Amino acid sequence: MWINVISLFPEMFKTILDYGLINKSIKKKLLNINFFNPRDFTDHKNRKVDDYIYGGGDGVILKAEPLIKSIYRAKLKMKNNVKLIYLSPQGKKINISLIKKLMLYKNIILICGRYKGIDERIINNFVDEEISIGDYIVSGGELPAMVLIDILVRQIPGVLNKISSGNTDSFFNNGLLDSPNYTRPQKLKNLLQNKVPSVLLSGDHKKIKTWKLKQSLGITWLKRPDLFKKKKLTQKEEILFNEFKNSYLKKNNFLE
Ligand code: 4GN
Repeated sequence: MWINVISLFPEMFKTILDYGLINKSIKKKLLNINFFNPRDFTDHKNRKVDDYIYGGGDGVILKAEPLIKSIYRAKLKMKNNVKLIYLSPQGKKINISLIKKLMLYKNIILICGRYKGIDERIINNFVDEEISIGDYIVSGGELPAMVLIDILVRQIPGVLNKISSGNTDSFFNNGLLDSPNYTRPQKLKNLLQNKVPSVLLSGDHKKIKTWKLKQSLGITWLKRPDLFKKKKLTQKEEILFNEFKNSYLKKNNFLE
């Protein structure tokens, strides 16, 4: 996957390039990230990239010309199959199906806005899709772009060691949250909840799988009722969920 980022602050991306999965993917040549700074594409003496908004109002936006030049340069080495994305609170909110659609593109260009945004003509003439990481505003498109890059990289085949671990994350595959995980030691001193559930130590893989599914169902019901409502349960899942629910209600002294 080839990602070209248009940003006034490419240095911000150091944090994700130098660590973890993204760093590994670049070394493995599964990912290539390049930066294009609109400030390098200005005619102005003082390299001005922002300007006041027509019609008045506070603040400035990014001027069109440096962005257009950045886009042309960013597209130069990318052949077909390019998707140009503008990170914006007005965009489509990221979810699994949006990510799967984006994964069909080998070449992605991300535009990071600053100040009060960018000249609307950039959106009308160049942007294929406006994408949002959620209903809130941060001070630039860089952090949202990094979030999107991280999400996409995890989907590239060969990036996660175990192919399955990208799929057993919360949300993927079955629309349920992950079941609780424990590691050594088996008992923690001075804690009220100090034990690992015994089934996980039993070595009985079938039993463990069933326990995990039941926990996933129950935890999704408790923590994310909105997701749980959307999920169609199989007969087996229905039974497991009812077991979870009944023992949960009993434990918490609820009467049905
Ligand atoms: C995207 C950009 C939030 C998102 C952003 C988001 C920069 N904040 N929810 N900040 O994905 C107005 C124009 C804010 C630039 C933009």
